[in-house]
This record gives sequence, C-alpha cells and structure tokens, in this order.
Amino acid sequence: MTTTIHSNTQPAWWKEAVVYQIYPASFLSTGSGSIPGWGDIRGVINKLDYLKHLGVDIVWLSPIFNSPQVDMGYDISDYKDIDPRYGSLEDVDDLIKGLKARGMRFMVDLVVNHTSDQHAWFLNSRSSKSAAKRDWYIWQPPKYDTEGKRKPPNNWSMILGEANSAWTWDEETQEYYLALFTPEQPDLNWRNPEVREAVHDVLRFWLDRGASGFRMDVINLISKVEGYPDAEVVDPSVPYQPGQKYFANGPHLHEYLQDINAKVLSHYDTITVGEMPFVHDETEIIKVVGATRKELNMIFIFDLVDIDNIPGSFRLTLHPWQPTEIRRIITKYQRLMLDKDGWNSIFIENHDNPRSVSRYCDDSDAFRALGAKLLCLMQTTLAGTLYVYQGEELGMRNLRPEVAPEQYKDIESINYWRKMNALHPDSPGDLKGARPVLQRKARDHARTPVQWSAEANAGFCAEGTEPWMMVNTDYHTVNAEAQRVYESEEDLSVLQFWQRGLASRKDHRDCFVYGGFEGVGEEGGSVFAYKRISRGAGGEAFVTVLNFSGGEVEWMVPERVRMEKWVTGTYGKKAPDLALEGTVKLRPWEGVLGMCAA
Ligand code: TEU
Repeated sequence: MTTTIHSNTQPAWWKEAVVYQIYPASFLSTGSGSIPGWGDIRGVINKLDYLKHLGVDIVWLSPIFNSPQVDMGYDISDYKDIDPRYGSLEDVDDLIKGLKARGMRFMVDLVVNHTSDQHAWFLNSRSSKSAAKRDWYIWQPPKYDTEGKRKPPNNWSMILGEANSAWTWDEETQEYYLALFTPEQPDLNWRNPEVREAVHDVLRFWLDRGASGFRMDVINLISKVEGYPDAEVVDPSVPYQPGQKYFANGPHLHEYLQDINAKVLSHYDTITVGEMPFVHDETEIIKVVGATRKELNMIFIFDLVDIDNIPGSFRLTLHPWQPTEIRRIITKYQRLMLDKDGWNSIFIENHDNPRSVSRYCDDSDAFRALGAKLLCLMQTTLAGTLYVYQGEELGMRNLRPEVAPEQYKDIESINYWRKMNALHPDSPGDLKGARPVLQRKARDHARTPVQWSAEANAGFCAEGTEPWMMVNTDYHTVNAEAQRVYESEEDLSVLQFWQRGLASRKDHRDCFVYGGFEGVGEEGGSVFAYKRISRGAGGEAFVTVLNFSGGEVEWMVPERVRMEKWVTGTYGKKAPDLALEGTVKLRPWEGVLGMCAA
C-alpha cells in the first residue's frame, strides 16, 4: 500500500511561524533617529521582549531604507542603506542580534517592482536616451490624438492617484516612463537581465547580513504584457482606467520568480511571502505557491481585504457585503491550499488597510474588544502562516470620525481627496461620498502611532515632541499598558487573548497549522464555523464557531462537531453549551473554540 504524502503537511519553521509586521514610522520613537516624532529601529529593539512574550517568531519591518518618503519608504533610493530617520545599518545589525538571541528572525520588505525616482539607477536612466541604465526602466514614446495633442502610451491609471496616468512625461528626453504607483516610483524593467541581477544582489546583501527572508512588495507586477494594451473602461467619467489585467501576473512572472529561487533563495534557509494584488485565479495562485514550483512559500491574497471594493474598480470605493462572504473566501483558500498542495498566509490587517475590528466587526466601545477577539480566534485557528499587524493585538481601531480627512497624511488619501474636490466642487464637505470612503478605507487608519500607554502621545514618543502622524483620540482607554492588567478569566484583554491564542496555536500545531479544514453548518447567515482535524493517527480535532454579527443568533450544532471540551471564547467561560443536541444561542460577536471527536 502506498501512502500519499502531502507536502503541505510536512513541517517547516516558516509554516509554524507567527510574523509580526512593524510599520517603523509608527511603532516606537526613542529619539535615536534623525527626525523627532518618527519611530526608529531602537524602538523596535526596546520592544523585543514584548514581542517574544506575545508569541512572535519573525519581525517584518516595512521599508527602512533611504527614501524620499513620497510613499512612506515604498520608494527606495538605496537598498543597502538605512534612512537616518530610522537609524543606521549598525542599528539593524543590533536588531538582528537581539532577535537571534531570543530565537526570533528578521524579514525584509523587498520593494523591487519599482525604485524611487531619486535612486541612482533612475537618475542615470533619465539622464539621456543613450544612458547606460536607460533600459533599466520602462520608457515609451508619446502618442498623439486627432488634434495632435500629446498623450501617454495607454490609458492605465496611477494606482495611488487614479485621476492621473500611470505614465509620466519626461521633458528632458521627450518620452514617458511607467510609474504605476506615483510618478516618484518608476517601474523597473525586469526584461533586462541586468535589472534581475541587481535585484538578486540586494537579496544576497540582506541574507548575508542575517535576514531570514522577504516580504516582496507587489511582486506579481514585475512582468507587464508586451505592447501595453489599453485597459477596459470601468468608469467613463474619468480618463484613466485600472490596467491590472495587463500588468498583474504578466507573461514572465513565473520565470523571474524561479530565477530568484535558483540563483539566490535555494542557497539559504528562507521564508518568502509575495504581495499579490488583483489576482483571484486559482491556477495562477498555485503556480506561485505550489509546493513543487520553487517560486514563493506563500502570497498575500487580497480577496478578504477587497471585500468592500466595487468589484474591478478602484480600492477607494464602498461596496456592501455580507458576513457569509468571509466564510466563502476563507473556505475557498483553505481548501485550495490543502487540495492543490500550496500554502496559505493568514492576515486581515496591514499598513494598507483600515483596522480589522472597524471593518469586519463593530468598533464601538461596547463591542470593540469582542470583535477583536473574534478576529483573533478566527486567525489563530486557520491553516497557514499567521501575520499580525502592529496594534492588531490591542484591538486598535480606525481614526475616530471626528478626525477630518483633511488631516490624513497618506499620498493615496491626499490624491483621492484632491480628485474628488476637483470633480465635485459644488458639494463641499461630503464630495459625493468621499468623506465616508476615506473614513472607512484610508490607509491612514493603520498608520497611527501604536498606543503603548495613556501617557502623552500614547507613550509613542516623548512628551513635547509632535508625532509624525496624530495619535488616535482613543488612546486613554485603548492601549497596551491597560491591557496588561489581568482582571479575570472571564475578562481577558484583547492582548491577553492574542497571547493565549498564539500559544495554543503552537501547542496544537498539528491541528491548527497543518491540519485539515472542513466548513460546518449551514451557509448563509452570520455564523462561520469550521472543524480543524490533525492528520496524524489518533489526532485531535477542534471546532471554531464565529458569530459575525451584532445580534443574537440561533445555531444548530451539527453532530460531528459536538463539543467535548470547551477551550476558549470571546465571552470567556460564559459560553453557550455546544455539547448539547439541538440549537444554541450565540451572542453578538461571540466566538467559541472547543475540542470535538476527530
Ligand atoms: O501595496 C500595493 C497595493 O496594491 C495595495 O495594497 C495598495 O496599497 C492599494 O492598492 C492602494 O489602493 C504595496 C505596499 O504595501 C504599499 O504600501 C505601497 O504603497 C505600494 O505597494 C507601492 O509600493
């Protein structure tokens, strides 16, 4: 008899790891960087024990490299040096040492779809048509309309300012260059082998310095369709349209990823996660993360964070959604990876999205902690590598509604606000819904300073120093210090709940990390329930039941998940009895975890 070995059941450190994402500008400012009020690398070092205690294994830092900071460091002008506002290379060496001493690892944010327009490569490229690095970027001659007016090579819109073209005119050399995000972030031309080699060299530099892997920014955009075809018109009222069909997962993506693997990654022991927006096609996804493909360990799939976008349209739109879609999306990818031998990343927050408790639950004072625990319970009991974003473990929420969008700082918010002002000068204030869009979806919500305590500036930076971005107004009640206080088993703080959830995930890794997944109960409605079963002989099984609603619901307990032992719940031990036959009542945002027969 032959047994099939699923390689997604084979243990690996990067599968069991808990990755914690730090947005350095907003984590902790010790005053050691060159600009007061900015978080710094010393701040991260100061909090290593906090992270270790939480249960973190890998620290991923959003970009800390030299940068003009047009897009908060996602516009890099030197991949091998540190922006002085964050510290120095020596600080990073100390950070890596501190991590290693605690059995933790360091993940670098690799932004190589584009550079800053101030990178030496681009300065050379734009200097003349015959410059040595001209072909390192994507240059195209202009087009002309019927009246002889100059136009960009196609109608693609800029991602972080969709009123504009993705192509920027260069007066000096009379050509356009492609810059998908902002004009200050020109796209590299990966067709040029010298560019690929230069990127490989950056990876080696950081691996040799002690990094254990990479989060690869928009890595699926590195290959564009030849000829740069026009995008379909989704919004006839604006000149430029989303062109993702032609720049996401283009013809050479897999070749470039396999090349990185063969030439660099295969020589080290690494973790890789690729950010992969705009792609939902299962075959394409498995091509990147399939166990035998030698491309990436896993990717960030966007379905869950795109849940409230108008499908196919821009991110800054609002689209109504039902809780059952959470169930549909998660079930789809849990099954996909188990059935097709891939690997999942589990995440619900990052620096590009609003806070999860505000988005998927209810962030009012009455329900904030319950919702944050519900999301924790879900994430810590799903298969895949888990990513926690700074402040998520505290249940931090969106900027309060009294903060006007005029105070937002992100380039995407600013460009959007400008565009809506230009389009609707007659409706000041609301601008045809622009205000609620930003209040619900701006990237700013995740970028406010971490709330460490109720002291001045939430303990993020010294009293009298102005933080680079405003602290959310709720820090007197929502902060880490307050959440360390142990009240009772019935009333764990969000932080304590996360700490326990991560520990329990590790204790039962056969089940939670590597186990099978089965959706249970009726589809539709607000309850998402599933069973996790470890695949070894005589293994354990758990059932997670999550009520994604602010109302009480009746739920029929299916026979095969009849609870044998209560484990935890968002209301503490005051949980409904899922051991009984028949239906149970679930309270608002109630989540329960129990053990059941495998
Ligand atoms: O984000 C890429 C991306 O496509 C989005 O998540 C983006 O924020 C959104 O589509 C905007 O509407 C990555 C980084 O995470 C983001 O911070 C950078 O701005 C972007 O790439 C460019 O490097």
